[in-house]
Amino acid sequence: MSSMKTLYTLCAALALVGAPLSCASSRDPNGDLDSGVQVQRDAAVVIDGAVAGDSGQPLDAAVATPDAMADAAVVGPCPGTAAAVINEVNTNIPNGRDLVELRVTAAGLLTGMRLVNGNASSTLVNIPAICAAAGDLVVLHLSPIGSNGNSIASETTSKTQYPMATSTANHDSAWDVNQDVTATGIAFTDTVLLLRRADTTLMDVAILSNVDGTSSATYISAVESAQAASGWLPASCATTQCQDVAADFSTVSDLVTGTSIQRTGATDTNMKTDWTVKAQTWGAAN
Ligand SMILES: [Ca+2]
Ligand SMILES: [Ca+2]
Ligand SMILES: [Ca+2]
Ligand SMILES: [Ca+2]
Repeated sequence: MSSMKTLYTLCAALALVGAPLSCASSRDPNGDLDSGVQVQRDAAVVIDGAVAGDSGQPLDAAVATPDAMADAAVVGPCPGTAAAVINEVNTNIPNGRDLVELRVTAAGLLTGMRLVNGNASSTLVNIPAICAAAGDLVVLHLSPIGSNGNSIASETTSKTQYPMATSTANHDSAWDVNQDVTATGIAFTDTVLLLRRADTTLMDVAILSNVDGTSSATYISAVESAQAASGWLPASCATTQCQDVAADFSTVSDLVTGTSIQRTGATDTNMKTDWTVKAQTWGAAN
């Protein structure tokens, strides 16, 4: 291929993918591709290897690349592999409007993380595409409705995307995420909460009990599964009801503004001693 033909092919390909056209000689005074290039434009279904550097590469593939780059430019980079822990819980709020706060322990994109009800192995909330920094808090709102002050959607662009001024259930100091599956709260009883990564591997566990002397078979099974997965200690229960290994949250309030069960510090030892019931700190450090 002659160098001029190569230039025409390059210019035609650039025009087709919408790239800024610096090939002044390829346009006539009206700004249209001249006939010489038009032939190449029609013929160049496959970009010439000398131009594309990938002999035989379909033009569609070349078109897709700038689109993907444009999308990446809009979203922006979000480096790191995110990690988080369950940080605060209240499953005693009426009408299933329970709250769970996550604390991000490693920065990155939270997409695909999910809160799971271990008793039922059911997903409660899928975390959306939040680019989080280490230390960020994410408040998960179960059974969200507008009349309760919930925002119309989850926050993904900033912690104040749906500010408290207009969405009174939200927190301007945290990412507010609405339950995205069928609205359902978490029964205020013995509960195993799991935080899973996008690939479903286990990231964190909270084992909570009302310590009323009895536990369901599904709860005991969920506790034992978490222990077997090295998510909780001790690694086995000393009593048949598994109350002995659980954090006691029997006294939490039934008010959003009341008490909740919270981690006491930054260190995660996977034990009930990480947790205590105290005045709520939704969207704020415990
Ligand atoms: Ca917020
Ligand atoms: Ca843990
Ligand atoms: Ca119980
Ligand atoms: Ca908190």
